[in-house]
Amino acid sequence: MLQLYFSPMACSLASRIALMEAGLDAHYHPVSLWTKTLVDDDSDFRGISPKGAVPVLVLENGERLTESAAVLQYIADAKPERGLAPPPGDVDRYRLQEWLSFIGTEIHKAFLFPTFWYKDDGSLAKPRARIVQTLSVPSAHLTDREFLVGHRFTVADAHLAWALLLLRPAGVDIAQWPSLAAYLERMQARPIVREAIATEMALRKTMPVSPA
Ligand SMILES: N[C@@H](CCC(=O)N[C@@H](CS)C(=O)NCC(=O)O)C(=O)O
Repeated sequence: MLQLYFSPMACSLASRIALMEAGLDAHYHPVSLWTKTLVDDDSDFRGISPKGAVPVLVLENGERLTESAAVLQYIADAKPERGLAPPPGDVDRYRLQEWLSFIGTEIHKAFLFPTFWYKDDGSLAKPRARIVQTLSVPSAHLTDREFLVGHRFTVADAHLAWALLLLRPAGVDIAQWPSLAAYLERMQARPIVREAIATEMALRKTMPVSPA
């Protein structure tokens, strides 16, 4: 069985959503990112991944895969019939990678990560100004589209839904981009997305975590 190392409401939420949307069973290991320990036995998470970051997906053969973009595509390809990623070779597959990369770098690492991990000593003013420009890109893209890529839910939507969810606690009100607010509502109306969020919100109350 696949195994996912995750932290509640961290970016690994997208991998949980992808696993559930794919209909794949997995064993979920909670990680405390502040202490870099596994919640279940207090052991060192860096022994699982030297990066000390979630998600980590343990494959059936025991190999460990990190980086959301890779993990999400692996999950999608494990159940191609679910259509969670366009097939390799299709130009939309590169669109999917384009979005995964944009979300992971321009939204997550450029804004969410520093906002949640660093004290705001004034150095966050530029990322805070830049995120407004950054978000105008998916906002314009989603004005007349239901999903990021093609006409169905893909793992890129799981990734963006997570990022948008964290914007409010990061102090950004997405109501200023009506297409993003409507998109997040649509994503949260999906039963699996709702269930994944409810599971992690409940866990979050019981453990010390960092969201991004
Ligand atoms: N590039 C990685 C970033 C992963 C990442 O930063 N995860 C955060 C949680 S959202 C984390 O575990 N941070 C702990 C740390 O970097 O020390 C990805 O896209 O998966």
